[in-house]
Parts: sequence; C-alpha cells; structure tokens
Amino acid sequence: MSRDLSRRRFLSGAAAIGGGALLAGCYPTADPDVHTVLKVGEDLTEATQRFFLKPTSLAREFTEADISPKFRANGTRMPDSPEYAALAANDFADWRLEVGGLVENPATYSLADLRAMPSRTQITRHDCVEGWTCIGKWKGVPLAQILNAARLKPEAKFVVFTCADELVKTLDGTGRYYESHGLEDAFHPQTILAYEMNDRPLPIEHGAPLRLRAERMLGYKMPKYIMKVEAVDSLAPFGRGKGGFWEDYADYEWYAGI
Ligand SMILES: Nc1nc2c(c(=O)[nH]1)N[C@H]1C(S)=C(S)[C@@H](COP(=O)(O)O)O[C@H]1N2
Ligand SMILES: [Mo]
Repeated sequence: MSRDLSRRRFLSGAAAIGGGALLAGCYPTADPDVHTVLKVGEDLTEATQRFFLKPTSLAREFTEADISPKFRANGTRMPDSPEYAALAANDFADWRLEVGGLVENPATYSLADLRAMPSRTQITRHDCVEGWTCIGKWKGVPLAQILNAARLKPEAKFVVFTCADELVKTLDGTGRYYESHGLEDAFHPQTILAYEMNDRPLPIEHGAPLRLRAERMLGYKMPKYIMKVEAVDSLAPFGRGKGGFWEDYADYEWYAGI
C-alpha cells in the first residue's frame, strides 16, 4: 500500500515535470527546484518504505499472461566499444564477471559458471523514471549468493556495478555507466544478476550478458552490461562521486525505491 502510494507520487511528479532530454535515455528535468522536490520525495519514500516494509518485503510478481509483448529498451542499446563487440561476437564466451573490492574472496565468473549456480526467476514490472512500465520475466543468480561467496569485509557498505557502456564520452572515463546499492537492497531476495529474459538469453539491447534486476527500484538503478561488482565503503571514488551515472549527470536520487 505505502509502496504503491510513493511510487505513484514519484512517477506522477516525474511525469508532470517533463522537460527536454540532454542525453539519450532517462532524463525528466534540469530544473534545480524540481530536484529539491524530488529530494524531499526521496527522503519520504525511503523513510516510509523502511518504516512500513520489512527489509525483505517483495515487489509484486506477475504471471506469464502479464508479460509485455514488447519490452521497451532504454539508454544504451548496444555498447559501442571494440572490446564489447569482440565479446558479443563470441557469444560472451570470453566475458568474465569480476567480483572484488572489500571482500575476502575475490572471484571471476564466466557466464557458464553463473548459469550453473542456483537461480531465481521472477516476473516483475519495470518502472522507468520517464513514466513508462513493462512487465518481463527474468532469470539470474541472486546477488546475495555472489556476495556471500565473496565474503564481505565488515567495512563494506555499498556494492558498485561497473558497466561496459559509456553514455558520455569523457577523457577520464566518468561517462561510463555505473550504479550502486546499499547492502540491504544488494541482499534483497529479488536482487538478481540476470542472464535470461523471457526464457531466452538476455538480448544485447537489454544488457547482455548480465544485468541487475532490483525489483523495488526504478529502472536506472538496474545496470546493464555489467563487468564488475565491487564491495566498497565509499562511493566517492566512482564516476563523479554520487553513486551512479544518472545521479552524477542529472542529479537523480541515489535511493530510488518504489
Ligand atoms: N549500462 C546501462 N545500464 C542501464 C542503462 C544504460 O543506459 N546503460 N539505462 C537504465 C535505465 S534509465 C533504464 S529504464 C533501464 C532500461 O532497461 P531496458 O533497456 O531493459 O528497458 O536500464 C538502466 N540500466
Ligand atoms: Mo530509466
């Protein structure tokens, strides 16, 4: 109940704002006043969510009949680096997920390694901050499994995902897509590293070979084209320091629960 209410408020706010797009993707506004409003909304959303919902409350799950016939792709649809092209040309057989940072057991996983692990499948609704939604079916490895295998050090506070795509070309690499989550959301049962969508290998436009699904979050909190997962105690060293690409470039809120 509280979740639906806050989601509706956030989305209707975002839809009412509208505004011109500076970058392809997901960009309702550049008006600083609006960011103040969104900031207040964010604090309320987080407080409300934490007050009313147990940390493990699940986002609603749907049935096969609810799956959207066409799931919209947003932001990057094909990373344009030669490195990514080479990985894709070989069906991602040479791709490796790197897991590191503040962990006792750094590891790398191939796609086959991930496919061999216990998985979770969920049919959920994706909410983009632009105001559109789609329902899709996702299969992947719960992030909690990967983090438990890595054994987080006590200092770890966040998990940062580094992606293959650059949305903005910069000399220092700060235009690369990245995102981060606090540990409560990282360990949430519906937070999975998805390699399948609607019973097929994850298509490139939706983030092949691996993308995050964090079902209580808005779309921009779910990075596609994941290359690296790192446990950290500070978000300051990443990108421009606000915890994610859209947080850095458009002042999106870091906590985007729905
Ligand atoms: N690496 C990467 N991840 C990303 C994006 C992106 O441009 N690059 N866009 C985000 C946004 S704004 C949304 S709404 C969803 C879109 O996922 P989809 O293309 O599967 O619809 O991915 C998110 N993750
Ligand atoms: Mo989005």
